[in-house]
Amino acid sequence: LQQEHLLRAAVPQDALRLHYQPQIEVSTGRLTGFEALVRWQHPERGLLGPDEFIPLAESRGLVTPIGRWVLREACRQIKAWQDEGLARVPVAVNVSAMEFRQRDLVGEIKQVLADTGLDAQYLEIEITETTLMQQPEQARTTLDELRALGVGVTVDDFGTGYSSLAYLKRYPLDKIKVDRSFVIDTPSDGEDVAIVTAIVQLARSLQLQSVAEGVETPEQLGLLQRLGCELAQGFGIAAPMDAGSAHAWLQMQP
Ligand code: G
Ligand code: G
Ligand code: MN
Ligand code: NA
Repeated sequence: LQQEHLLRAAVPQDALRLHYQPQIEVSTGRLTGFEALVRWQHPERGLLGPDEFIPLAESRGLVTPIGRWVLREACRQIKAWQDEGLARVPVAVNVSAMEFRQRDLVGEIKQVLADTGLDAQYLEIEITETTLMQQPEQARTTLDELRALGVGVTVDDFGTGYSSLAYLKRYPLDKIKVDRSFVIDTPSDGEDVAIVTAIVQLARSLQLQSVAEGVETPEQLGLLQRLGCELAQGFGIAAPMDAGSAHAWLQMQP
């Protein structure tokens, strides 16, 4: 109850933070975007990751205010960096299955883009395949509207949910994010190499971009380059960082 009370106060008391993890183009190392990752500056326990409070938020009806804050803050920040003349790259925002059900995502996005002045092409939404499968009709409508707006959609944690591959062609999607559990033991684990190879080929034949997450070593990056995986993210490239460090990272971009 105490935790719920504290979490309820987090948005009004400005206790949430966004960290940003760079995503790069594998072939050039060029920055292609940031993923926004929420944190909670807890009054006693320090900076908490989403796994430590999103479940509580979901059980207490707090996903909507938190999700709205994340969307608004991510758009505000990326626009502020653009206005400084820094490299223009998109920001990706995660939306859970429950948020996808409960929030009027398209209405909120239109409002936030209008309020912040951010162009829609600089916003991406990350949803899991489970979200798509649980809400097939809502997903179709929402994704069609996001496509019409010009907001990108990435399938997160690809390969880990219960799903049918049919949705990949039915829905307007832009990127597939290879789950880090498949990347972590490459290149030494031949079965994982086979899985990553298959996902990258599937993405390419459906004209979707592939993103590998959880890239920790140069050997993994080398493998991804050979496989033709366009984009990568992971501790071996850069860990999620606070806005100040992300700003410095942007300033180093040519
Ligand atoms: O940042 P970290 O690696 O601890 O994130 C753990 C999980 O939390 C990831 O699966 C990520 O998708 C999710 N996550 C991070 N930020 C957000 C957010 O703003 N909203 C939601 N719904 N999930 C998030
Ligand atoms: O899929 P999701 O949106 O949860 O992914 C974001 C999470 O992955 C964040 O919590 C981030 O800290 C974590 N992460 C990012 N890069 C790496 C990595 O290279 N290795 C591992 N183990 N986790 C990573
Ligand atoms: Mn994600
Ligand atoms: Na992921």
